Amino acid sequence: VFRLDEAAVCSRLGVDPARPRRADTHKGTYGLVLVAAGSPRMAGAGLLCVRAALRAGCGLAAWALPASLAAAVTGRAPEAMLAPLEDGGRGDWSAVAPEALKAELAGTDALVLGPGLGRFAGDAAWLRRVWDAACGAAGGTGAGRAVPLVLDADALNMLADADDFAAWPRRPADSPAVLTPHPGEMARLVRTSTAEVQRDRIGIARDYATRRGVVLVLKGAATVTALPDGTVYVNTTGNPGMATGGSGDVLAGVIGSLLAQGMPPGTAAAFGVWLHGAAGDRAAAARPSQASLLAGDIIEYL
Ligand code: NPW
Ligand code: AMP
Ligand code: MG
Repeated sequence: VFRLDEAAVCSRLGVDPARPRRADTHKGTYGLVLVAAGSPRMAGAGLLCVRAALRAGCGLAAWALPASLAAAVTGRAPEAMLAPLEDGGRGDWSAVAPEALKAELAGTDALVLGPGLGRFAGDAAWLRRVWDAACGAAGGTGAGRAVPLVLDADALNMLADADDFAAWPRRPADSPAVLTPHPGEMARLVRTSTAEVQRDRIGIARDYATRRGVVLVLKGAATVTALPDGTVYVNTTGNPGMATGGSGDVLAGVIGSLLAQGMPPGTAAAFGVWLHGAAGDRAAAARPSQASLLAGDIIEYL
């Protein structure tokens, strides 16, 4: 178990948060992240996630969303591209074919799936087909390669409802999926209560990460990041001002952005958590109170 403060970020993770960019680079150098997020009641989750991804430094970000929702958000994040997916006029994800999302995966460097996505009938099977595609399974992305992957929010709730996750295709050893549950989502994944999760945060996160071969980020004060090899980082940044709607959607975008820039998943997760908390601390210091912090403020301080 390692305490992740700025010194550990630089030495253990080998990341220099203030590293300048090389002069001879361009947006293609820094990767394309695809954010599949948002639904009619939670369009803001997608907006926060895609804006956070751009602020965290990826070269390009695209927001995949139900086509009927696209008109409502056009112009809200002008730097992001939109990938409107055929939705039969419903505005939500229930009629979006997994193949439509798969088609958008070609050429992307990371996929963030879940913030504000909502739930719909058959969504666990839907998630499985997207998972297969992101694993680079046959008939998947077309590129036959694994796409670095962050699952958050409703994608985690779908996963919790899938009875056979243990039997899903394994991802390459150097590209484990990153899962970012808050304690309530973690409790659903392991079918226990939030209180039980909070009683043994490190043990539950490490057990899940090692058994399932994923990077597990258990959020909340002192966020725990557990790697498939059993390494655990306990974060030291962040504050209760971040207990506000949309903070987690921002984190998912940050981690996806770091993945798209080529960081290994364990590093992207642990560093992304540290960075998100550090930005939250700077944002809170700039406000009259922690209570007035908004998730969007965290983005401004990345
Ligand atoms: P309890 O009550 O303590 O047992 P949900 P959600 C627990 C989207 N959003 N420590 C706690 O459980 C998201 O992306 C959209 C301890 C709590 O009642 C999702 O798609 C926004 N417990 C969707 O909404 C802004 C903790 O979990 C329960 C905990 C639903 O996500 C908001 C709530 O979890 C939101 O991001 C902690 N630190 N944190 C938008 N603007 O579009 C959570 N819990 O039921 O999964 O609801 O997290 O709001
Ligand atoms: P979510 O519940 O998905 O919106 O995620 C909330 C985000 O805010 C996570 O990154 C949490 O770690 C962070 N957060 C929430 N409450 C606190 C707290 N008391 N201290 C530090 N970070 C927090
Ligand atoms: Mg969340």
